[in-house]
Amino acid sequence: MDTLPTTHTDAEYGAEQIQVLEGLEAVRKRPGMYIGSTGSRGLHHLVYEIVDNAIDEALAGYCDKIDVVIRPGNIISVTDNGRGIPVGIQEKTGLPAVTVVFTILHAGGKFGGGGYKVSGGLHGVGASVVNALSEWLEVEVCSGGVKYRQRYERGNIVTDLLPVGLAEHTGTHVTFKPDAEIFTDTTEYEFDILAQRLREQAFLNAGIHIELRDERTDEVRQENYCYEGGVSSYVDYIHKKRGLEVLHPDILHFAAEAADHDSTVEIAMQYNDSYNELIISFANNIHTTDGGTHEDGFKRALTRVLNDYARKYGFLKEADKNLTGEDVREGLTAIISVKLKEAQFEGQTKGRLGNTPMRTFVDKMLTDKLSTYLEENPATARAIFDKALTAAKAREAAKKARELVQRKSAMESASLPGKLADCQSRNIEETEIYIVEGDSAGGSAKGGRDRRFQAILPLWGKMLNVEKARLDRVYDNDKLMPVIAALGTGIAEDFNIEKLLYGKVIIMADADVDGSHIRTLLLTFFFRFMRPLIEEGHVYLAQPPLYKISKGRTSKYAYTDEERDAIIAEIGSGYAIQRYKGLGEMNPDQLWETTMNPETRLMKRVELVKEDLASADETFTVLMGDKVEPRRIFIETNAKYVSDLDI
Ligand code: TSJ
Repeated sequence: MDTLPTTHTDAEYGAEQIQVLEGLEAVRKRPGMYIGSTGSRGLHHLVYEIVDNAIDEALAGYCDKIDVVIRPGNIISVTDNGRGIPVGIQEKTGLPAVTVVFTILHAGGKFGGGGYKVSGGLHGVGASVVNALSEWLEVEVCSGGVKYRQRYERGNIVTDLLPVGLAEHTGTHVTFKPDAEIFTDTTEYEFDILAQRLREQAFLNAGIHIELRDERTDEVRQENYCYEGGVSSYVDYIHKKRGLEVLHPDILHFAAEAADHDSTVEIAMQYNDSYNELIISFANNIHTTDGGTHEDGFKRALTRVLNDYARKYGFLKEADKNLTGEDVREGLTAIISVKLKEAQFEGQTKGRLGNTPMRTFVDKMLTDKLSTYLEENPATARAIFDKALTAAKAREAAKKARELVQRKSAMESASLPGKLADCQSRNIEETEIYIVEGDSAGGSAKGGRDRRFQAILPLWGKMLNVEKARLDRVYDNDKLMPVIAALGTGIAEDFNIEKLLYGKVIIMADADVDGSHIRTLLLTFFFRFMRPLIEEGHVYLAQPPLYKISKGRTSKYAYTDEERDAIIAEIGSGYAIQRYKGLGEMNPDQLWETTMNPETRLMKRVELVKEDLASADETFTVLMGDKVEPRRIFIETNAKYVSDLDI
């Protein structure tokens, strides 16, 4: 790696190089195999691939600053102040190492030796994939007092790696333009998506400075992330952002390295006064959305340690039952970050860590450190125990309430809600239920529907704020019970999707503040208590028009302000415009025509972005908490982010 690069003519690359090009051609043929998708997600993934390499350099101890810039034309630049990708000629290929990194598949981090390479699964497939999927890419390396540059187009070398000047510092600078031939949906970068991921990486790698700058508009937007507290700062950030009160002042922070130095674990945790559990786990900085052995070990140790402690100090008497895992995790926010060699990511989405030794490693470490912590901090121990005990009592109460409801519905065989106007079909391939707020809108919907397959359930009464409620309160709520009874599935542990009576569950609410409130409440209810309903794509939002524009005998409907303007421009002067304030203003025929007729209506399907389960959860809480501030919701509709649903 010591030799300075020599320059090459194209002919000199020879057979090896041709093979290289074939390798990258495979990436261009099937990009989805390498970056997951060619949609917005894949587009953003390109940036993560490059940044991951700079973070590896930081983890190796040679870099503490990473800049990411979005430039006009959606060109991305990533710069670090590390050692610079090696430029020396590699014996095996006869190419500079940096050229190998960008032109040979899976070459990332395999040279140099001894490096703590932490890549796995779909991720870390490397710079060559980004290169293959870029219209062009340029790399600049500063090392040994010299600045080198090389340019590629669609993965092909167009200039040799050449010295272009002197350099005072060392580092790597990569600039690329995603190829619109590959990313046919969109090449538009979203600041917030990159921001979320870069902030997360800054939390996971304490002390690294990450800067994100958007230079696409005159008003440059910039954010800097650096958290000396690492994962503890992450827990604090989540609590502050959600406006949650914490139950003890200190954030518990534990870390350990395995005896063989091959793996590390770091945990931060704190309890808050909500009823939600939020455990976010990572392996090698990759979010493990479906948990895995590290999470299992954490949960096992937590339950055991708290029960042991409670028995030892008489908080639990001999006759008392043990606290369950759910009891001890109510109101818990925890970040688990492990690093290990050869991480195995399992499951359909590769979101679960599979390495078995991790379970015992995390369990042992937490058992040891948490026990000691509780012994030394009795006030915190007491606060945590009280929370778990309240949860246990609530669980018992909910169980009783549920049994009561089951008995009740068994007795009243006609347990369907009185106001439900059911449909004739029982084939869930075609059945739909419209959940409608208010009697007048309900009346229009009943009049306008196709009764063969469309059922209408009007809601009335006071809605329960489910974000603040436990299970036992849901069961005696007069607004939610009809929904539960009508859908047929049960809720929470009793939920059974096989019993669902309608294939589409459509929330139809006004386009005003009250409407968005009811929409949010219902979505939150489904999210908390019937999550598979959302996950399996059964929940929809009806889209009633905002305006009716009439001229002479013809009328047109507009669903957005832009559409309204376009219609007006098209039909010219002499029109009348009506703004719909509520569904109740439409007569049954109009409602059918504009909102309910499957042939002509517009509907949005509600989807959770699985990868972001944590932030989806977070978003719902932010929406429903006392402090209603950020009005953003990460609901994916038709594979597109709808970031401002006006909820
Ligand atoms: F993705 C990438 F390859 F394009 C890329 C790599 C992008 C960015 C912004 C930075 C990097 C990168 C790679 N920064 N630092 C490094 N370091 C090395 O590649 C390196 C340097 C020296 C040695 C050594 O053993 O001397 C080993 C390595 C892996």
